[in-house]
Amino acid sequence: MRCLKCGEKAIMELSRHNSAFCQPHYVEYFENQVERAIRRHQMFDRDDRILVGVSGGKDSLSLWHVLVRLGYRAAGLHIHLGIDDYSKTSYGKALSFARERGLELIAVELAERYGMNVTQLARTVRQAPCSGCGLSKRYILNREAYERGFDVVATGHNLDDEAATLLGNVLHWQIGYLARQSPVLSSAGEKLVKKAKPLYTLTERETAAYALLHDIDYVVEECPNAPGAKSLFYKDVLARIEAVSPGTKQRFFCEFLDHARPRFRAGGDEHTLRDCAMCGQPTTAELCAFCRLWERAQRRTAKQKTRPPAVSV
Ligand code: Q46
Ligand code: ZN
Ligand code: ZN
Repeated sequence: MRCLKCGEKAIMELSRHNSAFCQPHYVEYFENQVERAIRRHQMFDRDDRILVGVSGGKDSLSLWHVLVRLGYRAAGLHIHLGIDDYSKTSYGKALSFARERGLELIAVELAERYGMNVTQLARTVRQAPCSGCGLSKRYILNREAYERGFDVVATGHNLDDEAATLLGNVLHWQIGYLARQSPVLSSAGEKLVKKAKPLYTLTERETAAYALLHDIDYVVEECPNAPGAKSLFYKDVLARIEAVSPGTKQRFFCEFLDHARPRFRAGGDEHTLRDCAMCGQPTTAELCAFCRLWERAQRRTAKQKTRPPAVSV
């Protein structure tokens, strides 16, 4: 297997592009893909202040790394979720990545800021951990970016993530989500910061290779709540299709963006945003989904505390 560009020994084969690259040309390919995505969707430019959501995994750390290498002004935000050892390791990886490179890392600890971690929140509101976790992460990222004056929030979602989300949205005909699924979402009002996904054309395997080539030390273990998640099942289905027909995953997502999404957008219902009565963040209801969830959690905790202790006979 030879590099498509220089004919040297290739280290990475990309069957969906019918190509292979040596180490320097693979890095060049990866960084070109990111730069092209940023320009194509006008995600941000070099004057913008970018806040990268950093979990400590390969995608978010590779994203932060590549943005800095390409000359963008990117700081990181890590949300400490309090999920056993997984969260401790993740925070450790994000922190050492930032320290080694002299980058700014903002850390928010869920339990310290809001009174409980993801595990306690899930138990209290009797919901799967991922729903409260995902909602809290999105809310905190946006709020921190807005309050600290960042222009854009960037996340490490890759092609596998986006294709799996698309498959789920199509299977359940989630029209609203289909209308909003995009590598970039421009700011809808002053308090809703622009969102960008510069890795959307690169697969998980490609970001892992990039991380490895740059000695990025990332958390390898998955979150203990991940197994059984629908998104993993969809990824597995898509991987099987891709193995038989390389390129399908990319066409599925990119052609959705070019041909199908504009139709959903045209028919999508536009909601008017107003300020949440509790936190002031943008929402379509009186209280935003985050405040509703956390208020429910706090009410339940208060009820448990006032309940008389059980008497054993
Ligand atoms: S961290 Fe949170 Fe994920 Fe863990 S609890 Fe679910 S959503 S799986 S990306
Ligand atoms: Zn080469
Ligand atoms: Zn709110």
